[in-house]
Amino acid sequence: MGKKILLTGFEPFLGEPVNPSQILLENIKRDLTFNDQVHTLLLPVSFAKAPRLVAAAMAMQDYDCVLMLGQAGGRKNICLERVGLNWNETEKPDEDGSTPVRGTISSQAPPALFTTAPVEQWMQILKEHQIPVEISLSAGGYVCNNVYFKTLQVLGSSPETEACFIHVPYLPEQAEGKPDRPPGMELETMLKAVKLILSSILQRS
Ligand code: PCA
Repeated sequence: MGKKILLTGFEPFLGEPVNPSQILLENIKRDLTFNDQVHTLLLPVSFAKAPRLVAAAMAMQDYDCVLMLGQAGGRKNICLERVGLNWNETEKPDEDGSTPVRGTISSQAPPALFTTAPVEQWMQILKEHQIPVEISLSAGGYVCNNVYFKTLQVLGSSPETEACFIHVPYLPEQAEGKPDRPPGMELETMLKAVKLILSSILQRS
Protein backbone atom coordinates (compact mmCIF):
# COMPACT_ATOMS: atom_id res chain seq x y z
CA MET A 1 0.00 0.00 0.00
CA GLY A 2 1.28 3.48 -0.83
CA LYS A 3 2.18 5.98 1.80
CA LYS A 4 -0.28 8.66 2.79
CA ILE A 5 0.50 12.22 3.80
CA LEU A 6 -1.77 14.84 5.31
CA LEU A 7 -0.65 18.27 4.12
CA THR A 8 -2.12 21.32 5.81
CA GLY A 9 -1.90 25.06 5.15
CA PHE A 10 -3.50 28.20 6.57
CA GLU A 11 -5.86 30.87 5.35
CA PRO A 12 -4.60 34.49 5.31
CA PHE A 13 -4.53 36.22 8.70
CA LEU A 14 -3.97 39.57 10.39
CA GLY A 15 -4.96 41.55 7.31
CA GLU A 16 -2.66 39.84 4.78
CA PRO A 17 -4.36 39.33 1.42
CA VAL A 18 -2.78 35.89 0.93
CA ASN A 19 -1.01 33.18 2.87
CA PRO A 20 1.77 31.43 0.91
CA SER A 21 0.97 28.18 2.72
CA GLN A 22 -2.53 28.23 1.19
CA ILE A 23 -1.12 28.84 -2.29
CA LEU A 24 1.35 25.98 -1.81
CA LEU A 25 -1.47 23.71 -0.70
CA GLU A 26 -3.55 24.58 -3.76
CA ASN A 27 -0.61 23.90 -6.07
CA ILE A 28 0.02 20.48 -4.53
CA LYS A 29 -3.68 19.66 -4.69
CA ARG A 30 -3.64 20.26 -8.46
CA ASP A 31 -0.45 18.26 -8.99
CA LEU A 32 -1.27 14.82 -10.35
CA THR A 33 2.03 13.40 -9.06
CA PHE A 34 0.74 13.67 -5.50
CA ASN A 35 -2.96 13.28 -6.13
CA ASP A 36 -3.56 9.85 -4.56
CA GLN A 37 -1.15 9.98 -1.69
CA VAL A 38 -1.33 13.54 -0.41
CA HIS A 39 -4.53 14.77 1.22
CA THR A 40 -4.77 18.53 1.64
CA LEU A 41 -6.52 20.41 4.42
CA LEU A 42 -6.84 24.19 4.61
CA LEU A 43 -7.05 25.50 8.18
CA PRO A 44 -8.53 28.70 9.59
CA VAL A 45 -6.14 30.75 11.72
CA SER A 46 -8.08 29.84 14.85
CA PHE A 47 -6.74 28.51 18.14
CA ALA A 48 -10.03 26.71 18.73
CA LYS A 49 -10.72 25.24 15.30
CA ALA A 50 -7.40 24.48 13.60
CA PRO A 51 -6.09 21.80 16.02
CA ARG A 52 -9.49 20.09 16.06
CA LEU A 53 -9.65 19.94 12.26
CA VAL A 54 -6.21 18.33 12.10
CA ALA A 55 -7.10 15.82 14.84
CA ALA A 56 -10.37 14.98 13.04
CA ALA A 57 -8.53 14.34 9.75
CA MET A 58 -6.02 12.15 11.57
CA ALA A 59 -8.84 10.14 13.16
CA MET A 60 -10.35 9.41 9.72
CA GLN A 61 -7.22 7.92 8.21
CA ASP A 62 -3.81 6.54 9.22
CA TYR A 63 -1.22 8.89 7.79
CA ASP A 64 2.48 8.16 7.50
CA CYS A 65 3.20 11.84 7.88
CA VAL A 66 1.36 15.02 8.83
CA LEU A 67 3.15 17.92 7.19
CA MET A 68 1.94 21.36 8.20
CA LEU A 69 2.73 24.57 6.35
CA GLY A 70 2.44 28.12 7.65
CA GLN A 71 3.67 31.63 6.99
CA ALA A 72 6.36 33.12 9.21
CA GLY A 73 6.70 36.71 8.00
CA GLY A 74 10.18 38.06 8.62
CA ARG A 75 12.02 34.76 8.29
CA LYS A 76 14.30 34.41 5.31
CA ASN A 77 14.64 30.64 5.03
CA ILE A 78 12.34 27.67 4.80
CA CYS A 79 12.15 26.69 8.47
CA LEU A 80 11.85 23.04 9.43
CA GLU A 81 10.43 23.32 12.93
CA ARG A 82 11.97 20.84 15.33
CA VAL A 83 9.85 21.65 18.39
CA GLY A 84 6.25 22.24 19.36
CA LEU A 85 6.23 24.23 22.61
CA ASN A 86 3.60 23.68 25.27
CA TRP A 87 3.06 27.42 25.47
CA ASN A 88 0.85 30.15 24.02
CA GLU A 89 2.37 33.62 23.90
CA THR A 90 0.91 36.28 21.69
CA GLU A 91 -0.78 39.64 21.87
CA LYS A 92 -2.30 39.20 18.45
CA PRO A 93 -5.82 37.83 18.14
CA ASP A 94 -6.56 34.94 15.82
CA GLU A 95 -9.13 35.27 13.03
CA ASP A 96 -11.95 34.45 15.50
CA GLY A 97 -10.88 37.53 17.45
CA SER A 98 -9.61 35.42 20.31
CA THR A 99 -6.24 35.90 22.05
CA PRO A 100 -5.21 33.04 24.33
CA VAL A 101 -4.02 33.67 27.85
CA ARG A 102 -0.23 33.46 28.06
CA GLY A 103 0.66 30.05 29.46
CA THR A 104 0.77 26.31 28.96
CA ILE A 105 -1.40 24.69 26.30
CA SER A 106 -1.86 21.43 28.18
CA SER A 107 -1.13 20.99 31.90
CA GLN A 108 -0.78 17.22 31.48
CA ALA A 109 1.86 17.39 28.77
CA PRO A 110 5.63 17.97 28.79
CA PRO A 111 6.94 21.50 28.15
CA ALA A 112 7.88 20.66 24.57
CA LEU A 113 7.41 17.90 22.03
CA PHE A 114 9.95 17.17 19.31
CA THR A 115 9.34 16.04 15.77
CA THR A 116 10.43 12.53 14.84
CA ALA A 117 10.61 13.51 11.15
CA PRO A 118 14.09 13.38 9.59
CA VAL A 119 14.56 17.16 9.40
CA GLU A 120 18.36 16.94 8.94
CA GLN A 121 17.84 14.76 5.89
CA TRP A 122 15.23 17.15 4.47
CA MET A 123 17.54 20.10 5.11
CA GLN A 124 20.31 18.31 3.21
CA ILE A 125 18.03 17.60 0.25
CA LEU A 126 16.93 21.24 0.07
CA LYS A 127 20.50 22.49 0.37
CA GLU A 128 21.51 20.25 -2.53
CA HIS A 129 18.93 22.16 -4.56
CA GLN A 130 20.22 25.55 -3.36
CA ILE A 131 17.04 26.27 -1.41
CA PRO A 132 17.58 28.51 1.65
CA VAL A 133 16.64 26.29 4.60
CA GLU A 134 17.28 25.96 8.32
CA ILE A 135 16.16 23.85 11.24
CA SER A 136 14.27 26.18 13.58
CA LEU A 137 13.85 25.70 17.31
CA SER A 138 10.73 27.85 17.64
CA ALA A 139 7.48 27.84 15.74
CA GLY A 140 6.48 30.95 17.74
CA GLY A 141 3.70 31.38 20.29
CA TYR A 142 0.74 31.82 17.97
CA VAL A 143 -1.63 29.45 16.11
CA CYS A 144 1.03 27.48 14.19
CA ASN A 145 2.90 26.41 17.31
CA ASN A 146 -0.40 25.59 19.01
CA VAL A 147 -1.51 23.29 16.19
CA TYR A 148 1.95 21.75 15.95
CA PHE A 149 2.13 21.02 19.67
CA LYS A 150 -1.37 19.55 19.78
CA THR A 151 -0.72 17.41 16.72
CA LEU A 152 2.51 16.04 18.23
CA GLN A 153 0.50 15.35 21.38
CA VAL A 154 -2.11 13.34 19.43
CA LEU A 155 0.71 11.43 17.75
CA GLY A 156 2.21 10.45 21.08
CA SER A 157 -0.04 7.41 20.92
CA SER A 158 0.82 6.47 17.32
CA PRO A 159 4.59 6.67 16.89
CA GLU A 160 4.45 5.23 13.36
CA THR A 161 3.10 8.57 12.13
CA GLU A 162 5.46 11.53 12.01
CA ALA A 163 4.56 15.19 12.01
CA CYS A 164 6.52 18.26 11.08
CA PHE A 165 5.72 21.95 10.79
CA ILE A 166 7.34 23.94 8.02
CA HIS A 167 7.29 27.74 8.12
CA VAL A 168 7.79 29.66 4.91
CA PRO A 169 8.75 33.35 4.51
CA TYR A 170 6.56 36.05 2.97
CA LEU A 171 6.16 36.00 -0.79
CA PRO A 172 8.09 38.86 -2.46
CA GLU A 173 4.82 40.73 -3.14
CA GLN A 174 3.86 40.55 0.56
CA ALA A 175 7.29 41.71 1.69
CA GLU A 176 7.48 44.58 -0.80
CA GLY A 177 4.92 46.94 0.71
CA LYS A 178 6.16 46.64 4.29
CA PRO A 179 8.14 49.46 5.93
CA ASP A 180 10.68 47.19 7.64
CA ARG A 181 11.50 45.46 4.32
CA PRO A 182 11.29 41.85 5.49
CA PRO A 183 12.77 39.11 3.32
CA GLY A 184 10.62 37.41 0.70
CA MET A 185 10.90 34.10 -1.14
CA GLU A 186 9.59 33.21 -4.59
CA LEU A 187 6.64 30.82 -4.64
CA GLU A 188 8.52 28.62 -7.10
CA THR A 189 11.32 28.07 -4.56
CA MET A 190 8.89 27.26 -1.74
CA LEU A 191 6.94 24.90 -3.98
CA LYS A 192 10.10 23.09 -4.99
CA ALA A 193 11.00 22.66 -1.32
CA VAL A 194 7.59 21.19 -0.45
CA LYS A 195 7.66 18.85 -3.44
CA LEU A 196 11.15 17.61 -2.59
CA ILE A 197 10.08 16.84 0.98
CA LEU A 198 6.86 15.12 -0.12
CA SER A 199 8.77 13.01 -2.64
CA SER A 200 11.35 12.08 -0.04
CA ILE A 201 8.60 10.86 2.33
CA LEU A 202 6.79 8.94 -0.38
CA GLN A 203 9.94 7.27 -1.65
CA ARG A 204 11.06 6.05 1.76
CA SER A 205 10.61 2.33 2.26
N1 PCA B 1 1.27 31.48 10.40
C1 PCA B 1 0.86 31.77 11.77
C2 PCA B 1 -0.54 31.19 11.88
C3 PCA B 1 -0.97 30.89 10.50
C4 PCA B 1 0.23 31.02 9.66
O1 PCA B 1 0.31 30.76 8.44
C5 PCA B 1 1.84 31.29 12.82
O2 PCA B 1 3.05 31.20 12.51
O3 PCA B 1 1.46 31.02 13.95
